[in-house]
Amino acid sequence: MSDIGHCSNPGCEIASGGNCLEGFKNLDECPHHSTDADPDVEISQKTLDPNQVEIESIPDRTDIRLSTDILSSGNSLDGIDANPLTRERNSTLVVLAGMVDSGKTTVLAELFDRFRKAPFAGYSFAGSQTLMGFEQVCHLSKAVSQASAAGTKRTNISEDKLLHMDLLEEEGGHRHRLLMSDLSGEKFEDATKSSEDLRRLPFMERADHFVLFVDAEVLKDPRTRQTLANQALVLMRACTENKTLSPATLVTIALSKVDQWKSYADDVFYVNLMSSLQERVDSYFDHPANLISLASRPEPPQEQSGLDTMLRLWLKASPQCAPVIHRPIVERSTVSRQIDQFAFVGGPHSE
Ligand SMILES: Nc1nc2c(ncn2[C@@H]2O[C@H](COP(=O)(O)OP(=O)(O)OP(=O)(O)O)[C@@H](O)[C@H]2O)c(=O)[nH]1
Ligand SMILES: [Mg+2]
Repeated sequence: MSDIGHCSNPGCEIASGGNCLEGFKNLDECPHHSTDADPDVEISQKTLDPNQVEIESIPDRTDIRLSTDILSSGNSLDGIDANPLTRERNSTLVVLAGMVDSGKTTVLAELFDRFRKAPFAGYSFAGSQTLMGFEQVCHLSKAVSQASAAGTKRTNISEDKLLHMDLLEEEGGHRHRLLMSDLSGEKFEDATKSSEDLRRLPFMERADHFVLFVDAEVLKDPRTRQTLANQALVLMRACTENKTLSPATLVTIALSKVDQWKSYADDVFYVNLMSSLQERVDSYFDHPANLISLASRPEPPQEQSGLDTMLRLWLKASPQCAPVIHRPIVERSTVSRQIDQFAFVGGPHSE
């Protein structure tokens, strides 16, 4: 047996002398790594030894490897793919909303990057079924892409994507399951113009958190601010009048790219817009809106702000201790393909 231990992350080659899939140099920091012997290897060795067939001694692996671990491709998920994750554990679904280029995908990339390096905001990374999906949103930020500046690719309008992350509370040890949307801003822009497109926005009814990104760079410019303000107000009004979101959803208004507009707090246009949005939230939702100033990838590079506050907000009311209540992302009645019906079958909590 190798001294290097083993890794529970499928695809990691650390046990066979390769590199840590998560990129940790110090293996003690990797949440998937263990110095114990690999139970898979133990099982096969015992089973192959004809003198030593000890069926009773094979450990119960149901708590170690869940059905979703085996089937996961690591890509981002659609609503149906994500259903098994919501069945296993109470999950917090966050919808990141906002116009094109407002910084939604960058938040996902930067969060993943922070957890890749170290624990963040009082939480440590405890696994993801969408590592490939995260790698894709991070790709342009990395030197390997040879991009001249960090950036993200515009999210494709035809894809309804969710990214998954389990996080472990450093104090208290609770495990949280986060599902975050990566939707194109074009979808939200279309939703401000047509109620048909509003109804087509995915994940909305199930959203625990709805984060409306308002781009500070656009809002500070007198030539573009009025259009953005109209879009934000129309979207919020449409979501409430059409009951697209549940009143129980927690709403955050995130002034993104705030590094580009340091003096926003003194600006009357900004103050009026925020109070109109807050009024709209107060009139429909159970809770008032949270306001956050966000600089997830400041330019020129400097310290990030707001990302930790936003993450804590999402997880504060997360139902990690309660019994698992399966709240599917997509309802069974809306699924027509036979193959997709399997997402609703099996497990102790299947309907
Ligand atoms: N200055 C600054 N730029 C940012 C910040 N966050 C994101 N950006 C930049 O804004 C641009 C758009 O960011 P994205 O995250 O791709 O925007 P998006 O909302 O996902 O856009 P769509 O997918 O088209 O809807 C990128 O070039 C980012 O690098 C920030 O905090 N400060
Ligand atoms: Mg995007």
